[in-house]
Amino acid sequence: MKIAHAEVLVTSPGRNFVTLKLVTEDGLVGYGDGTLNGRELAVVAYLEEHVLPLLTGRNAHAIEDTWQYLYRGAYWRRGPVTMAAIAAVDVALWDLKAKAAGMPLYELLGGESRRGALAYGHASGNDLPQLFDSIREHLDLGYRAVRIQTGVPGLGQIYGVAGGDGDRYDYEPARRSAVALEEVWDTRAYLRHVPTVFEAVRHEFGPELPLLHDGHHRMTPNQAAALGRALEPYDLFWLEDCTPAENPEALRRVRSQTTTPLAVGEVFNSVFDYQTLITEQLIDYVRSAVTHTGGITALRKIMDFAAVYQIRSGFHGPTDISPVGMAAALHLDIALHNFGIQEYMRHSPATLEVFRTSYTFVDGLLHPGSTPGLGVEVDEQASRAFPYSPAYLPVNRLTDGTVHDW
Ligand code: CS2
Ligand code: MG
Repeated sequence: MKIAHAEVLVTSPGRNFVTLKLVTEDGLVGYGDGTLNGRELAVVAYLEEHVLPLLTGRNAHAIEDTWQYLYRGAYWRRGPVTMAAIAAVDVALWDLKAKAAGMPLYELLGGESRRGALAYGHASGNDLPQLFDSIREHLDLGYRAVRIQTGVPGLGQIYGVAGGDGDRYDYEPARRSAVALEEVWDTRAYLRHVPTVFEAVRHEFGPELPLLHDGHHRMTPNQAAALGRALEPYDLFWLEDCTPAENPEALRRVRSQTTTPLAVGEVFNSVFDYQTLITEQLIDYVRSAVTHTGGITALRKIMDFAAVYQIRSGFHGPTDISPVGMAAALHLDIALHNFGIQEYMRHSPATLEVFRTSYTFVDGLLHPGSTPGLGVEVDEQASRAFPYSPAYLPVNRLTDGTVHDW
């Protein structure tokens, strides 16, 4: 089964997406996601200039060899752009292999290990009444786990909080701009506020509902340790990205101070980013997306490595992972033994006009469906109605103007 044609589709139905399309000599079509929020065109250039010319004529069944060829053959290794490009090829090849086999992709990954993947959604609010409404909205949508993000008294718009009136905070449609918008942050104000929010949520919604929170890389290890300890009475499912994790030693400090479960890795792109965190059991959940970590081939290896240390999956599933990347995660979610939870922010109707999906969300559980392959097709006609336009993630500054992690 040889690759006869390869092209990159860039479309922006609600937000920018980069999709790789591979076509075999007998007309099978496979799709892969290479979306890197705010740096999409870097991945497009990497694919079009340095990868696509190498693919035509290759055996589409040789997934492992192609992965190694693109990883080792580039000489320059790792990094978000390279690994998103490799992921796009890898997922498209897995899509092709499963379509050729006439079975859903998870059947090639070991088959179903569960009837569905527990999902969590993004509840948020500028204040407690708005947050409670958002939690109720997500429970009504069928979610059985929710992430909690709120505004902080004294601060303006901050990460993860919708502006109210039902709008979505996922930035592209609401805050698209060719220059990154800036937000103001105050960690001490945040640290004073967050425990009061979880106290109120537990009082309103009870002790059972799995609650998650994203620190989004903003705390020092000591601040993260203090927050983890302050949140212990509220029994979180996880505290995510509690401190920048380029320095794994930071997680040693946090881990030694609190039993609140820790999730890290959405900005990681290689097993080597995780190596210390996994072997020293400094985290409980692997947060990567298939799209940012070199594809199914690579993320499955990371999860097998993590399983030795009783670490589970919590794959990244925001709207800046395309439905192709979302579906790839769901096939892994269903097959892996050490599954934990799946982020599911839900794409916009415009996005789902272009990406025709077959995954389902029923009774709080996601399932990739039984369509051969990934189960996602791209309506290229519809995609052409949504041209790319520059959109950057915000930049954070502290109250004195110092640039800070967003
Ligand atoms: C967030 C993401 O979903 C999450 O956990 O960290 O929304 C993140 O901000 C975006 O993916 C960045 O593009
Ligand atoms: Mg996150």
